[in-house]
Amino acid sequence: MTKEYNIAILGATGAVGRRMIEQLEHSTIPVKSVKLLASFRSAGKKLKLKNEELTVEETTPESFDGIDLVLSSAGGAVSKKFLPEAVKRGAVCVDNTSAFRMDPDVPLVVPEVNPEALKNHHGIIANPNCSTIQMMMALEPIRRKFGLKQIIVSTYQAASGAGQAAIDELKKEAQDYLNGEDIRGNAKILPTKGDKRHYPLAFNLLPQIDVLEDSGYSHEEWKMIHETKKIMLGDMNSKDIKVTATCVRVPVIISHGESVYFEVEDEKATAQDIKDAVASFPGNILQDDIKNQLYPQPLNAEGTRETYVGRIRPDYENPGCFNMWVVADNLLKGAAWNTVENAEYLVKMDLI
Ligand code: NAP
Ligand code: 3JM
Repeated sequence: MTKEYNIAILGATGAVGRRMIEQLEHSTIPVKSVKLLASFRSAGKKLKLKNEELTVEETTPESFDGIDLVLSSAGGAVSKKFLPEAVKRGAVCVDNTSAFRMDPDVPLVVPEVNPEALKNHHGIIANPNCSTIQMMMALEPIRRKFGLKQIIVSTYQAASGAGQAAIDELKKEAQDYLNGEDIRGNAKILPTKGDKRHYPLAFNLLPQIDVLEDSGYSHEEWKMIHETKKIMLGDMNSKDIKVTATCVRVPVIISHGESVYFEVEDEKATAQDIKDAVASFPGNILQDDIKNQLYPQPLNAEGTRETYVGRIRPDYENPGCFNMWVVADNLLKGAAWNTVENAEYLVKMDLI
């Protein structure tokens, strides 16, 4: 008989959690039961899974009694508090926060890229940051065929990466701005909730995602650098690929864009070779036809699981170097889908 799983979704009412419910509905995971967990604020709220109405429960350690699989997306502090409790009770957790990503005992996995790492789990598997995931999807086929020496990335990140409150704030600012109001001074969430100052995103650009650190980099930039090294090289501090990043929040609701400049080891690689490698990788869609003005755009990626790559072109000044443009739905491939996909792989690989 096929095994069926008792599943808990932690953070079920959030921008990511709601999509985890939908992705689970359309997944291959055999489901026995689903429990929706959030804070006391949402306890009693009803959410739909397929045609069933489920009641959201407040999370306690006992919520995880009898649970086989946890899909978690309620912020780092909540993961740190509850996931060890879930593991103690025998559950396997796929965590979408940054809480455990750099723990050497926790695999950091994009299933198309490094599924073998799942075998080393001790109860927790981490989903990478949204910006890292889509960059890995575009670069891994290139790394496998031509080797990678260096990555320089600039991101154009949607408001939804900062949660439902940031989406609501951007929409309100846009309306107020169009009504002729001065929106400077009204922001309360972005660039990042816990910081001292807040700035409007509507009709603006914010070169700060997560906190700014003494190194001069934002924590989001730090995540992209070290997560890339852990996923591709198995060591968050490896020097074998040089990585640097600039992360910018843009007034888009859903889907991140990335301008990725990279240098390959094999200088004979052509732009066509790079396009062929990207296009043949499962989960990627090449949208690169400059004659027909075809290139990836956030509005078109929204609601889909794939990573879109285009504008692939050589740096004619530097042999072996290329530019490309990468777009994916940050709440799906960047979060909810990658989490559910990791869980599908765990089931397929008999690791739960
Ligand atoms: P969101 O819309 O603000 O939702 C937050 C969720 O967490 C809500 O369900 C909320 O429940 C729940 N929550 C908050 N405090 C809790 C507590 N003490 N106990 C239990 N549940 C609690 O945020 P989001 O955009 O969905 O993102 C959630 C988290 O996912 C982020 O904080 C981040 O760590 C992670 N994330 C990762 C990526 C990625 O790149 N992989 C992308 C986006 C987000 P209530 O309804 O009760 O408040
Ligand atoms: C994306 O409150 C928190 O801990 C959430 C902060 C956050 C994260 C994170 O650090 O987990 C917001 C948005 C992420 C992420 O995926 O790294």
